[in-house]
Parts: sequence; structure tokens; C-alpha cells
Amino acid sequence: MDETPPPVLLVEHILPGVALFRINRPEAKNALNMAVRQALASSFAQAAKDKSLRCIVLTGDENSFAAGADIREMVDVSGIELYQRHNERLWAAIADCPLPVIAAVNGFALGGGMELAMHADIIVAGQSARLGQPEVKLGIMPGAGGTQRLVRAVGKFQAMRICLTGDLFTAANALNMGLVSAVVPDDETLPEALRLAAQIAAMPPLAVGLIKEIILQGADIPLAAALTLERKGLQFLFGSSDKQEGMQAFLEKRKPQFTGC
Ligand code: CO8
Repeated sequence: MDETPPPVLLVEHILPGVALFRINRPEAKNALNMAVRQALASSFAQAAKDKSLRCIVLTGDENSFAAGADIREMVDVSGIELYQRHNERLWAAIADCPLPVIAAVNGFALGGGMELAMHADIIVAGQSARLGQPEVKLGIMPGAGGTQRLVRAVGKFQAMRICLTGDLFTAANALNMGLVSAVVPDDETLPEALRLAAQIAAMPPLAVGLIKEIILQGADIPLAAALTLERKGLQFLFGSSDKQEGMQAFLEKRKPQFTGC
């Protein structure tokens, strides 16, 4: 009998230019143990080098996107051990991914799971999704952007409420706060994420890459510098074949054929 455990992350090239990463620990609500984090880091790093890819969709299952870091695995970890693990290097592989990432969130996105979703560029949530940063209830605090990405996304007063109470909130609340991009019926979450991914995958890749890079970089620097960055990105794209093709196709009333050059 085959005793090999199932992979904790399923990777599939599901549509032309689109990879689907599916966290696969249903027995633990997709809690992020070290194996999942390492698999995520190496899959994102690999995808970043794959010239055939244009977009990544990241998901869990119908019950849970990810219920946070694995508490069983953390309970006996000391502060020094945690420091020496340098988990930030694993998260960096996701944060630094040059391809657009769409999170399709059904069920729980808690703690490290919500932080993982916040690494994405677009979040599509199912109407029954429950999000939250419950770390405070465990005597700890968020450590992968759950205070910092969150405050930048929703502002001080919502971020404080979420992190200080640890209360879970609904997808509709998240949409009101600007924390997710769309809320859809639960069975539409992945299809909608894939539809967006296919749409983005058909766009000129240089423009897509620069838009992602400049929105993210620009958000953390003074406005004047960010606007310069934006202008330089636009000027750079004016030198691309895809700019010529996009504009020519519009004028000739035909579909553009982008090549990524
Ligand atoms: N870690 C480990 N196992 C988990 C986790 C988790 N985060 N969440 C759920 N599970 C397991 C349960 O222990 C249970 O296992 P078993 O069947 O063996 O008892 C199984 O999944 C099913 O869970 P429940 O029976 O609890 O299912 P419910 O539907 O009743 O509840 C909840 C689902 C609400 C998701 C509930 O399980 C829960 O509250 N989970 C914990 C959520 C949480 O606190 N997340 C934050 C964790 S801390 C964090 O993410 C930041 C860490 C900082 C970095 C540390 C690096 C090492």
C-alpha cells in the first residue's frame, strides 16, 4: 500500500498562463505548517521564473483558505527558535513574486491565513468567508503583515479593532473596509478568481508587471517620488512593441496580439 502522504500544496497549470496553488491540509483547516510555507515559497519562486506564466491563483478548499499558522507546531517553539527560522524569507518569496496573485478565499482566512491572503494583489471572497487576526487570543500578535499590511489596507481604526479583539468578521465586512476586491457566492469564488486571472493573463505582460510593481512600491514612498516612478514606468512602456501593437490594434479595430516585448 502506498503510504506517501498527499502533497500539502497542489500546483496545477489550470489555464493558459495561469497557475493554481491549492493548500491541501483539510484535516487542519489548511493551517500553515512549515511544510506548507516551504512549499508555497518554492512554488512562488519557481513560478516567478516560469516565462509561460502570467498570473497565479492561490486558494484553499471550500471550508478554509488557511486557519493560520499551525498552532500544534508552534506551541513549544521558543522566541529564539522562531527568530532562527527566519520565516520572513519564506514570506518574501510570495511578496516578491512579480506575477499578479489572486487569492480565492472560502471559509476561514485567519491569522497567518489572512496575512497570506493579504500578500495577494486581488482577493475574491466567498460570501461565507470568515476573516480575522485572532493571534491576540493566543498571547501573541500578527507577524507577517497582519498589523502593517492591514493598517495600510483598512486604516488605523479598523486595524486596531481587528487585531486587538481578535474577532472574526464576514466577507461583507471585509468588502466594506476595502480589504477584499469582491464578494461572490461561495461556489463562484474560484471560478471568479480564474476568470480574472484569465483576463489578466491576456493583457500585455510588461504593462501588468510594471503596474503591480509600481502600485506596491509607490504605496510606501512619498507621493512625489511615487509619481515619478509611475511616469518612468509609463515612459518605459512607450518603448515596448506591445504599446505599438495595442494602440495600432485599437486604431485598426482588431484584437491586439501581445508578445511581451
Ligand atoms: N493550527 C493547527 N490546527 C488547527 C488550526 C491551526 N491554526 N486551526 C484548526 N486546526 C485543527 C483543529 O485543531 C482541529 O484538529 P483536530 O480535528 O485534530 O482536533 C481541526 O483543525 C478542525 O478544527 P476545529 O475542530 O477547531 O474546527 P471548527 O470548525 O470548530 O473551528 C476554526 C474552526 C474557527 C478555524 C478553529 O479551528 C480555530 O479557531 N482555529 C485557530 C485559528 C487561529 O487562532 N489562527 C491563528 C494562529 S496564529 C498565527 O497564524 C500567527 C502565527 C505567528 C507566526 C508563528 C510562526 C511559527
